[in-house]
Formats: sequence, C-alpha cells, structure tokens
Amino acid sequence: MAEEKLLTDIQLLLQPGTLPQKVIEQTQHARECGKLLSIQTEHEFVEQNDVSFLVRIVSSLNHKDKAKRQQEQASASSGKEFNPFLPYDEDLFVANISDTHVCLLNKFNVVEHHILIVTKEFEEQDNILNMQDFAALAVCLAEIDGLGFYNGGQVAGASQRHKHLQLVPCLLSPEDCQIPIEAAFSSTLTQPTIATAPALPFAHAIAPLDLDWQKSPLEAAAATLRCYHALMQAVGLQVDSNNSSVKQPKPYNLLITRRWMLLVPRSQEGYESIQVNSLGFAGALLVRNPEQMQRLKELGPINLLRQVGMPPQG
Ligand code: B4P
Repeated sequence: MAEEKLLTDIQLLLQPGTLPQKVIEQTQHARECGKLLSIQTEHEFVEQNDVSFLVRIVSSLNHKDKAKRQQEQASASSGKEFNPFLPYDEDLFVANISDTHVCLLNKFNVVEHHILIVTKEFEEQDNILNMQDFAALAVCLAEIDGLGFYNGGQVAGASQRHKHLQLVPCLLSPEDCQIPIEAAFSSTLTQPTIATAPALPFAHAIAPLDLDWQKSPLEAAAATLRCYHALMQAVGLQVDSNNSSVKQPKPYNLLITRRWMLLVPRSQEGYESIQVNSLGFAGALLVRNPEQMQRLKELGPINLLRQVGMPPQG
C-alpha cells in the first residue's frame, strides 16, 4: 500500500506570481510554431431551471481528428499506446509546478489559456486523487482564478489514461467569470456544510471553500483533499483516504473553484451522441454539429446532465 506523501514532503517548484505570464508566453510560442491547434467554436445560451448554459458548437474539429488518426497509426505500428503526456511536447510545456506535476498547454483548446496539470510519472486517470494532485491544483488555482476540474475515468469524459487535472481561466469572457451552474446552488454556499441543490436532479454534492489560496497553497491542498473525500462519501463513493493508489469506485466529475467544490458521479459518457465531461456540469457544453445543438435544445441541458449522471441520493 502506497503511503500518502506528507505535506511537508511536497516540493513546490513554481515561483509564485509567474504562472499567468508563463501561460501567455507559451501560448504565443506554441501558436507561432504550429503546436497549439485551437478548436474554433461559436456559442449560444440555452436555459433550463434558471441556469443559462453556454453551449459551444464546433466550427471545425479537423486538427484534432487528424491528430487522433495519426496517434492511432503510431500506436498500431509501435504496438504501444500513444501517451501525449509522457513524453510531452516541449513546445506545450508551461512550468514545473512541483516535484510530481507539470503544467502543459491543452493542445486542442477551445477556451484560451486552458492548461493541464499532469503527473510527471505515469499514473492511471481512474486512480483517486491524492495530496500531490491537490497541491499542484492549489498552486495553479492560487495563480489563476478559474475552474479546476477532473474527468474521473472514461465514462466521465477522460480520453487520456495518464492522470491529468485541468484548469480553465474563464468559461465565458475575461469580463465575466461566472460559472453558469453556480446559479443553481449559490444560495447554499453561505452555509459551511455539504449541500445538494434541488434544481440539479442528479446525484451530486457541493461544499463551500473559504481558503487563503495565495498565502498557503499547501494548506489549501490539505483542506481540498479533505473536502474531496467528504464529497465522495456524501455521494456514496467511499474511498480509503490512506491509500493513494486505489482505483476510484465509480466514474465522477470533480469541479473546483476558489469558492466551492462540486462532485458528480457518472453513469454514462454521453446521451444521444452528445458527450459530457466536467465542463458540462459547470454549465458549459460542447456540441459537434447543428443536429446535436437542436437535440440539446429539445431535451434541455439539465435533462442531458440527468441522463449522464446518477439518480439523486435518498
Ligand atoms: P480528457 O480529460 O482526457 O478529456 P476532455 O477534456 O473531455 O477532452 P478530449 O480529449 O476528450 O477532447 P474532446 O474531443 O472531448 O482531457 C485530455 C486533454 O488533453 C484534453 O484537453 C485534450 O485536448 C488534451 N490533449 C490531447 N492530446 C494532447 C497533446 N498531445 N498535448 C497536450 N494536450 C493534449 O474535446 C475537444 C477539446 O474541447 C478539448 O480540448 C476539451 O478540453 C475541449 N472541451 C470539451 N468540452 C468542452 C466544453 N464544454 N467547453 C470548452 N471546451 C471543451
């Protein structure tokens, strides 16, 4: 059984206050050398239960589809599964965050400055999160206000097996950093307890966070790890908090901002061909074509989330 690394053993390597500029500079570099293959989208808002979902529709996924085909060919000829994070592309490298995690640019970003927080050594994406993961995430959230998230397993939207958390600075525009789903539970955030929101008809648990991220990312890491275990327990996903290498009991999405954490267990990857990852549960969906957009409007975004989530507890 792997021992949970003590907080004091974690070595943070990022010089505080430098991450935003590094992300901007590396984005420019990666774009200039053709390594950043951003996906172009248009968007609309679709409302249900007083949540205004930002729905992006892909204008072209060509780069990603082409890259995926190349990866499949490379895997077939080498007989080894392609791992984009080991080794990672140096042109997408942003910073060493800690002794265990690096920050990379998302090669196929939709949202500008979307970063990945990736383990240096291979670890499975469906292992539970540990102190080192939360320490790296806390360092990044202290530097960049936004939404951190984790697609816990393939059913929860993960397409890569190598463990990676993600962070998007804003879901809408830099002028408006509201996370759409927050409208469904903002009133619960005034209470220091785990809550559920009646407007969200699927199993979930929400906890407010009141932490000094900049002053002590490591304390924030310890508090968010505790909160993660409490939320897992609240939705019936019991994990052994002393064993950092255990598999997660079930797929789930984890969303974390400086002010709250939301955990949602998953039943399926998508519904009627519309795929959902953690960003969907933030109230930001991605559809691939006008037919999916039309179907989403008929169905209602919350009903889509209900289909890919689990029935509410109790
Ligand atoms: P995963 O956890 O495995 O899966 P994901 O975020 O759902 O993205 P996926 O890869 O399944 O792409 P999808 O078609 O759904 O994350 C892996 C991450 O690694 C992704 O961000 C991926 O782009 C990135 N990656 C893959 N190869 C890489 C490489 N060689 N170097 C660096 N990074 C690499 O979605 C396509 C894109 O849209 C993704 O960027 C995704 O993040 C984004 N997206 C999906 N839903 C969105 C939404 N609702 N709003 C905004 N963006 C969205």
